Amino acid sequence: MYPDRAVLIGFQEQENLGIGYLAAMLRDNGFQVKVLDFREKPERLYYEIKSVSPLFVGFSVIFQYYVQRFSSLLAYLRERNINCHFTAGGHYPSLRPEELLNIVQQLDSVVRFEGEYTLMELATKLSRGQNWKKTPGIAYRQDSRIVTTQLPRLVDDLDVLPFPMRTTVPITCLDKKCATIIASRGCLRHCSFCSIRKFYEMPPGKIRRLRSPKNVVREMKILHEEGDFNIFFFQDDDFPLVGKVGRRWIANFIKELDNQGLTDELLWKISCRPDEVDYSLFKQMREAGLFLVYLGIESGNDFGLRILNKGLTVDQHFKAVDILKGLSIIYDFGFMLFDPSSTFDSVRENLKFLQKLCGDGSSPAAFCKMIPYAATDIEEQLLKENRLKGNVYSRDYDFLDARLNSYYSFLKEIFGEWMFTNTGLLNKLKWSRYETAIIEKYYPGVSDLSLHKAAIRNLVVASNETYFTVAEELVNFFLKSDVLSSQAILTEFQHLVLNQQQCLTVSLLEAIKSFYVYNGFVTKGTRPQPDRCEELRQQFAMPGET
Ligand code: B12
Ligand code: SF4
Repeated sequence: MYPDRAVLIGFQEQENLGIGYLAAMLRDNGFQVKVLDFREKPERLYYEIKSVSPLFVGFSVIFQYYVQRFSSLLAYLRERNINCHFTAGGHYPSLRPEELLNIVQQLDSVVRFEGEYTLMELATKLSRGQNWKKTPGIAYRQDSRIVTTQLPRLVDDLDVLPFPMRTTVPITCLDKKCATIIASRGCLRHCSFCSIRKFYEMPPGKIRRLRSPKNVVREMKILHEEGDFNIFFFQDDDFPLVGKVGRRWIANFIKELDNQGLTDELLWKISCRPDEVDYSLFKQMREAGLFLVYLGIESGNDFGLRILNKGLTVDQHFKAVDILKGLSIIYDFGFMLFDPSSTFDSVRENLKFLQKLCGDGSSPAAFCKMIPYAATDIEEQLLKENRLKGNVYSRDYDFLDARLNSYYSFLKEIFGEWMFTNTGLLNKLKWSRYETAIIEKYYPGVSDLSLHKAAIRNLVVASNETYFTVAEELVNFFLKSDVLSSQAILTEFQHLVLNQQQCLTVSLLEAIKSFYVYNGFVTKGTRPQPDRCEELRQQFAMPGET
């Protein structure tokens, strides 16, 4: 008997831990699993699936706005006679299985919420030719109806899960391999724009669960010793830090890193809320390898924070950032600038806030518009107000001031490449900062690091300043002018941003190049971060690199 084969397809940028967990579970239960990247061409995916001839294909639909693209892929595969069972999982499929099954007619089932045990049971039933429709935790089409089965409990003890299977080529930062990892699942907060709470509160069981520090450190140790990974990006919704339980967890985690001799070996990043940043705690964490913190800031005015139901104040944002600056821990942050309550005044207020927060170049600022994801309070609110627009994969709303719609669209257009692409200036600035932390830790004694840091910081200042100034000037412009008849001025803004983006990018690459060459990194064949690597290579031969 040959083992059953399964294919899992998902968005694999920075790995996909959900798929990693599912693949490990299937593997440990005797399945042969192939993991494919959703970003591959459909022809390639078809070819790979065909060559495996699997029992089923599982699609990880973790981003709601990818539903249409998944739908086209499934139609493409079915047209080419891939006839095995198609299932899907992730936030949107779990929360809105009826909608998804109606949109994607090629799907046979949806696995809802945490997928490890449900998928295993579904797979086993498929393999044995049993009635898979009896599997708890799924949804499927029955004639024109959608049937959902009883939801099983969330995984009580995360330590019993196998470590995620790693299938993608790791991201590297300089010559250090990076891995993503998760120490907890679920979040107890109720932010109005976020689907996390809904995802974990619907099934029975405890919403928030922590892996034991020992279990987490064991995974890190294996990845470090067997896979040569040094940098860990914790993807937890809310890293365990709060209350007695959180404090105990982090203390034990730090102790365990030390016991395993990893403190001097590793760097790690976490995401948390600003009200969780505490000086003495973060000092200890920094000593244990914490180098980067992603803060969920989201709004720079107290009214906006109330709309988002963040349970935070602007003062808490400043306090958190001051602590991180004081400890020289790099920080990035999520910021929306636009939400359904936005006005030109709130945009101005947010820009002022950003100027105060990071006008010093401590972090590259960006903006985005809150998207009303399925099952969030914001979605419900907009529905009530009759403001919900678009379809499930392009949910949207108009601002109450129509001029703000044009303002937002224009800002998004001119800063599109700068802020929203992996090769854009913002991403380059971010990774250049991470590289300095790596140099500091792993290459002590490199000369002029502080000068290099200052050069990058100045470029972040310039990037932020351009964004704030242009955004502010455009506020005045969109408030006062008949925009459509002022196309020439808008084109000027567009050119200005484009020019500035090019200038800053060139300056950044120059700064990096001269610093690396001066310090002999290039001649040692050490790699800069991949998405910058290509450009650097084109400009400059890197001896020793393959
Ligand atoms: C890491 C992460 C990323 C990474 C990459 C993710 C990846 N490749 O996996 C990066 C940084 C690239 C990213 C980017 C974005 N992200 Co993100 N991200 C996350 C985060 C924090 C963790 C994902 C994770 O590892 N979870 C842990 C695993 C174990 O859980 P899981 O993925 O849910 O998988 C389980 C189940 O869902 C289920 N399951 C999942 N897939 C499948 C498939 C099958 C077949 C089955 C049976 C089951 C199943 O079983 C899994 C195991 O139990 C989540 C929040 C979260 N907690 O999930 C947001 C999240 C997924 N991101 C989100 C968003 C909005 C974005 C961005 C749009 C943000 C932005 N404004 O730019 C971008 C979009 C990227 C793009 N280019 O299109 C939203 C999605 C909301 C939605 N409903 O669509 C989330 C939920 C955050 C939130 N608070 O709302 N993200
Ligand atoms: S935004 Fe962060 S803190 Fe708020 S509910 Fe979502 S995961 Fe929790």
